[in-house]
Amino acid sequence: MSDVPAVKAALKSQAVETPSWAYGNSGTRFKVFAQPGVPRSPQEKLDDAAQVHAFTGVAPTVALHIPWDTVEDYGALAKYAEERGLKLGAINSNVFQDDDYKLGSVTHPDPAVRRKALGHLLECVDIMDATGSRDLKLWFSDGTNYPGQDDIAARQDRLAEALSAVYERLGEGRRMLLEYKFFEPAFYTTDVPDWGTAYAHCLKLGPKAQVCVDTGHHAPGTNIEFIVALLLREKKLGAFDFNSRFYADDDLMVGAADPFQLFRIMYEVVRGGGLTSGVAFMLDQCHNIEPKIPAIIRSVMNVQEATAKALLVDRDALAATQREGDVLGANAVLMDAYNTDVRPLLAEVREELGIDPDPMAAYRASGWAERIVAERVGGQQAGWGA
Ligand code: PSV
Ligand code: MN
Repeated sequence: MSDVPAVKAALKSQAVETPSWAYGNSGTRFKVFAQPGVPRSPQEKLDDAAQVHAFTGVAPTVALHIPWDTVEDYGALAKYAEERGLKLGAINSNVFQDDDYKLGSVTHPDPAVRRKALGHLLECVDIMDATGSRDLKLWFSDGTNYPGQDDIAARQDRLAEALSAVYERLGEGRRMLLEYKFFEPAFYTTDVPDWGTAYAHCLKLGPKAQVCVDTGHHAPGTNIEFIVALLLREKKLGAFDFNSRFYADDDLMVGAADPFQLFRIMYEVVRGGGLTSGVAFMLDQCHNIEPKIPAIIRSVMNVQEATAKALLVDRDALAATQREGDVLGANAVLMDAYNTDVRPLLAEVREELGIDPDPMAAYRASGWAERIVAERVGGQQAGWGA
C-alpha cells in the first residue's frame, strides 16, 4: 500500500494494548529494582496507562493480570478506566505462582490441583464478564524438568480437558488466546511449547480459541513471521504479546533488539489482513532498569514504525518481481520500505489525531513523571505478585 491517506488511516486505527504489569516493578530472579512513583494499585496503573494513551493516541486498552490486579469490584475498575479514556483489555490468568503448582496446574498429576487451576481460569471468565473484556489469555508454565517425571501424552489429555471446560464457559463474542513458550520455568518438557501445540488445541476447541504469539517465546533463529503468516492463513492468529529479546524471554522493549524482525512480522500481518481481522497487538514487557511510562510510549511507537513500513511495501511491485522470479528485485522492494524513514509520516498522523508529534518529548514536558514521584509516597508498590 503506498496510498498515503490509506496508510495514515490504517495507522490511526491500529490499537496497541499495554500490560498493567509493565507499569509495576519487575526484575530478574536476581533483583527487582524498585522505581520511585510506581503505581500502588490497579487504579494507579490505569492512571499511567492513560498517559501512554494520551501521548500516543493509539493505546486505548490495558491488559489485566489476575491476581496481580485483583480488586473487589471489576465493574467499578472498568468504569475507572472509562473515565480516563481507556477500556480494560485481555484478562491474563495466572496459574504459575501458587505453591500448589510446583508440578503443574491444569496438567498436574493430582486432580485436586487441576480443579483448583480450572477454578481460577473460570473465575477469569467471570471477571471478563464484569469488565467487558473480549479476551482471556492463557499461559501455562506447566511442564517437567526430568525425563520420566510425568507422562507427556497424559498431560496433553489433562490440558485438553481444562481448555475445553474454559471454552464451554466463554460468552458470546469472547475469545480464549492460548500462548506458547518453549521453555522456562520447565526445563525438560513444556506442555504448550510451540505454535503447533497451541494450534492443535485451538483447532479442536473451535473458532473462539486462537493462538497468542509472544515474540520472546521461541528458540533463537526461529522464523516468527512464517508462524504469523501460517496462523493468519488458518484464521488462528488471535494476538501478539510483543517484546524483544537478545537471548531468551528477555521481555525488552518491542523493536529494540531487532527492528527488522518486527518489520518482517508486521509485513505478514498486513499481507494476511491481520490489521483488520481482530488480532490484538499487546505488549508483554518488563522495564527493569528504564523508566516505565516512557519505555511503554517508546514501545508503542516502535510498533507503529514497523507497521508504517510494512504498509509502505509496494505490494504490486513485490508481486510482479515475485512472479518474474526476480529474487534481488523482490528483496529490494521489501528493503525499500524497511529503509524508509517513517517518522515524519507518523508525526503527521499524530498531528491529525490532535496530539503532539513527538510523544516522548511531550511526555517529558508534561511533568507526570515528577508528579507521581511526589504523590505516590507510602503504600506498597505494585510488582510481580502484588
Ligand atoms: C510468560 O512468560 C508470559 O509471557 C505470559 O504472557 C504471562 O502472562 C506474562 O509473561 C507475565 O509477565
Ligand atoms: Mn506473554
